[in-house]
Amino acid sequence: MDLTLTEEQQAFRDLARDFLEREAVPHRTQWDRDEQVDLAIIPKMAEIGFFGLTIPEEYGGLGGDYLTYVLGMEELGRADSALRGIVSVSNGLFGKSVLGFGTEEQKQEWLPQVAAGTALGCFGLTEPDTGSDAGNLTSRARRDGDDYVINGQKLFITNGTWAKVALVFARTSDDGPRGVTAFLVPTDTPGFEAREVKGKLGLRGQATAELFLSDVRVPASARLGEEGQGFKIAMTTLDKGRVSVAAGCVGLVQACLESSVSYATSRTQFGRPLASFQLVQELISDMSVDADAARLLVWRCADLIDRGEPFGTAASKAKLFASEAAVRAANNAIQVYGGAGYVDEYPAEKYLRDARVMTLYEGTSQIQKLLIGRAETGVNAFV
Ligand code: COS
Repeated sequence: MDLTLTEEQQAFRDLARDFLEREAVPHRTQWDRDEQVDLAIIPKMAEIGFFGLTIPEEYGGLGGDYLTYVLGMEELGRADSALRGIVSVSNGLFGKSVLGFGTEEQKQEWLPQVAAGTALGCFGLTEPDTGSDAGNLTSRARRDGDDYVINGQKLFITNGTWAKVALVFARTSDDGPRGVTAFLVPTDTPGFEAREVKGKLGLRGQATAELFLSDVRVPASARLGEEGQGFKIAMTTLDKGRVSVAAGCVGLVQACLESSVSYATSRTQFGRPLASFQLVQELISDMSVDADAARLLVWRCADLIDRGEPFGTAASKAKLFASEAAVRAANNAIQVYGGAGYVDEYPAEKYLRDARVMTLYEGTSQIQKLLIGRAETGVNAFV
């Protein structure tokens, strides 16, 4: 499926695909087994522009439009969802928060490093006891003269052990979501510790961490936005993050489709190619429809963002549909491969393991349904 892309958008997509086919696809199984991508790929990805896709040129980025960004995320999702996560969090959740809410000094300090891939950022919102209910997070930041002192714990933080800087959301007052404030915390600040979460089902190549903040002292100039603005910063950024996850899921569905077609047309059973069996065609046909539908939902979000229109509900729809479609497609890909799909000689089992988290993070499918339901009915069912 192709809507009209500009020459620049097509050129970036082709460049991204070519790079990832060479530098990522041949290694992804080993990275998955090792539970770590080869970090030497980070500067190479930065050279292509992945880490600066939506960062303006004046801060070292490509300054591209949002459609170009989602094309990049789709290609990353098609090649390796672990890589997509690393980029989405550093350029996306971290970079977009700084770009949208930072002072000029904060932008100058962090965005060029993020765009160059010399610094990874992470996004410290989720806590052990507050996942979906982010507005009730319990980490605390206490004002002390010209500083803030932060205490708390964060969980499931992508890039946590690799990041040079963490965007940490902490409570400065007891006023629910309105009492949350955001801080840019260099990860070498005394009292900051990141520990790797091991044993994940999927996304094994990317670092996922638990963060511990014990009397972490930062100057007031490290505060992002105003006191009490943190929850809005998180939600505004997550709206875009959900588009990014959805775009990665489009890539995953596309990868399931392409690999299933390749296997079904080359493997024979009962003297015929697998692809000649009607029920195999049904599995492939479902993937094809899901890929097109998910991509259109994602491109609609990118178009709304590029035109400066509201896109939150469209983002929830894209994230809900694309993440569920990714799980469906990966499950069906294993069915096409049969027993071969259950071992990592083929990519289908990794697709399923990587897809599974997409319906959980950056807002579960249930949260997306409640956001869509609230937008449709005007009734808040969160309370
Ligand atoms: N953009 C901008 N502002 C937003 C917003 C958005 N998308 N969503 C909410 N806000 C604002 C509201 O306007 C409100 O502002 P006021 O105080 O000025 O009225 C404030 O934030 C509180 O909003 P709300 O009452 O909707 O907050 P809730 O606590 O009810 O939020 C949900 C509920 C479930 C929507 C929210 O907690 C959420 O999205 N949870 C999922 C978190 C998540 O995705 N976690 C994954 C982390 S990254 S892996």
